[in-house]
Amino acid sequence: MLAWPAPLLPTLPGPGPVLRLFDTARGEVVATEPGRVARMYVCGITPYDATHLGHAATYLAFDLVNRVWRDAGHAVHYVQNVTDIDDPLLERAERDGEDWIVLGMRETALFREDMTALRVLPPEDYVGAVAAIPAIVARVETLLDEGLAYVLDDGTGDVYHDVSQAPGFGEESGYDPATMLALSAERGGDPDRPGKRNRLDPLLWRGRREGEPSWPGPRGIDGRPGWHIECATIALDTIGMGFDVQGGGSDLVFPHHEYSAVHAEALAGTKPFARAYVHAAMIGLHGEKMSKSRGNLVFVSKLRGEGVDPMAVRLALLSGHYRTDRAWTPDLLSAAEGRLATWRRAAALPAGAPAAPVLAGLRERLADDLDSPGAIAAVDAWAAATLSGDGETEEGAPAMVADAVDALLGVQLQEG
Ligand code: 5CA
Ligand code: ZN
Repeated sequence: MLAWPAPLLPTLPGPGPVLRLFDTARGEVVATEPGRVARMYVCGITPYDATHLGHAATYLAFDLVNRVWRDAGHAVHYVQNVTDIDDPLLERAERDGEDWIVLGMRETALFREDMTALRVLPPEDYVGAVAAIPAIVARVETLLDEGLAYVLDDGTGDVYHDVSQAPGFGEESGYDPATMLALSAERGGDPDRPGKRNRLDPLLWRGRREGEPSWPGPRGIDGRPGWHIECATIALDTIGMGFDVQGGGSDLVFPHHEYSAVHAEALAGTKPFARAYVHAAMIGLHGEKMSKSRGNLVFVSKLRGEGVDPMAVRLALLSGHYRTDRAWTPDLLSAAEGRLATWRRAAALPAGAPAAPVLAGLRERLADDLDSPGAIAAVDAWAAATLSGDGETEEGAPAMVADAVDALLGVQLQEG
């Protein structure tokens, strides 16, 4: 699939520090250790509705990962999927009497526009589930051949992964079986379905149902792919095993990232799928997680339509730490608008407070598990000193700070 156009990325003097991130599997902040090319897979949208601020916050967190790695001198191979076939897409299309393909294409196009407006660096590979179906089928076939998967004996043609044969099962989330069972039931799993070998076995392939789209599948069974094998396959076919960061929102810790890892590790016969599993906390509205099923959504495109500067949206979402569940409020946006105006006033001056400490502060804060509030505070202090006119001033400092803010926080201060 086509991704979206890349924003300009200023090059900053000298390399930035090593990025440390909280890894869900190890339960602590660890140094990332990418090779020359850092490899990252971030779970993409299910395009049945517009991008809300929760999605945007998650993609902004991983955009910071991308930016900090690039600043440290790495190339980044970033992969993102689009779940352009799945139950919610078909349900929404059915509800609205719309073609599911048209719905998916329209919402994906809107997502691209939102990401472009928010100056998110695009993935190198942007892969739709439908396009990946032949590759997914081949993977499911392999798991069946190796006796690690089975076709349910009830005539549906549904195929499951036998997790009792997956030694790494549970290592990504660290959850015990009772927690996994509860979350499985809550998040689309089917622990009570008769005929499964283990209650926690995940669906790899769903046999054709009347009225649903289907494709030729493993063992000649027409149907459509399960969700977790989609991301396992796309990651394996683009960046391979042992990549640096698997990313997504915290609602993906279990079951999605657990099963993607288990599928891939079973296929590859090696561990780990990802060297770090990184999760962004949830954005809420009116006391509840912002989610399409709850309908309590604020859309990026709606704000853009109202004339809100996307850079203020970006700044508002980055003003909280990515691992803190937090609420979207109108005050958050107006504070960001005020801050953006202040930063822009300071950045437009020919001279200002010295730039080097701001660059060092931004780098140091972001490398420490993406402390964006700390990074923002460093720029606030610089803007205040610059606008006050007190203290040491340096010719050209505002332009240098604007470059640093653009490259590291992705916030454009000067007209492009
Ligand atoms: N297509 C799958 C991933 S393969 C999916 O989860 N799609 S999604 O459209 O439901 O979510 C897209 C991304 O936004 C996921 O990483 C998800 O964890 C994240 N997300 C969803 N809701 C929120 C929220 N309220 N706050 C923060 N992130 C969220
Ligand atoms: Zn995914």
